[in-house]
Amino acid sequence: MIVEFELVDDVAIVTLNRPQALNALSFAIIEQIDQVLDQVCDSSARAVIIRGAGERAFCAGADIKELRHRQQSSQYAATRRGQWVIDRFAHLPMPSTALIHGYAFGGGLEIALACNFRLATERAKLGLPEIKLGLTPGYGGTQRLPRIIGEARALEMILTGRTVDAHEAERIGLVNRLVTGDGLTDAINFVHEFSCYSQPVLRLSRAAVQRACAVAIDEGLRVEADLNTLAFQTNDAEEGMAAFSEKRSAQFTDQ
Ligand code: CO8
Repeated sequence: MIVEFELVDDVAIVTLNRPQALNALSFAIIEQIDQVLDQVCDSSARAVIIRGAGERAFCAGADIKELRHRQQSSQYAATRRGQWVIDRFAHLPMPSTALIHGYAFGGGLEIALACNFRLATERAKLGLPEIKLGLTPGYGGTQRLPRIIGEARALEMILTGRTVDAHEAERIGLVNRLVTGDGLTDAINFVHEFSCYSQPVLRLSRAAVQRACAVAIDEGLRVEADLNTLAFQTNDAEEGMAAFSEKRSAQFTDQ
């Protein structure tokens, strides 16, 4: 398998391991990601980190060598299939974090954009260079990038295809935080900041925030009230509030 999965304590680490091609996404790798995410969902993981193997790249995008001379119908089907698989990072049962070390270009950045969080090392270089290939982004970039950094900045990145370094990425909100070294230790510490909390309540919080970018505010506020009411029904809400009153740490049970 090129896509590897290991559980480190309660964190699933998914690694794209094709460093000789800068972890470029062949169609076979897209299918392997789908399979590995099934394993992650079946595991005891409370958070997922996706990274690329090697020093040079998180992922340099779709495998350009596979993209040429394709029928329109098979191209459309492959794009929709890739979008569907990559969209899974946004909706896994546990929060997802992309650890970007080196290049995150094209489909690679699009995986990171689908994750709930993005961390970048000093060596990160992010971009949607499809325009230079005569292409548009196709694995979610035109839809997710403007939602994350705003329309004008997203258009600039997509129309110029230019590369954004780690510091600019942090400044414009493209990544949440910068991390040191290869980033893995910092990334694990980062996910431990939330993985201790109630998983169902984390899911409700993510669902509410994700709806904020998709619906008008009056509908969003109704969604928030519904999900907040659901959170109150959990044992973990009772435990969290009891622990506060009793001046002790909460012992959440994911119920
Ligand atoms: N696809 C295939 N192979 C790649 C890719 C890629 N995206 N990127 C790098 N490689 C390979 C190179 O061909 C090279 O292999 P080899 O040694 O066999 O020739 C090896 O990785 C190392 O790469 P370079 O020699 O090019 O390394 P450099 O340090 O000179 O350059 C770059 C690094 C700048 C990252 C350069 O490799 C590059 O520009 N890569 C392409 C980046 C790119 O354009 N990405 C966007 C791809 S399109 C896309 O992602 C669209 C997504 C939606 C598609 C929907 C499809 C259904």
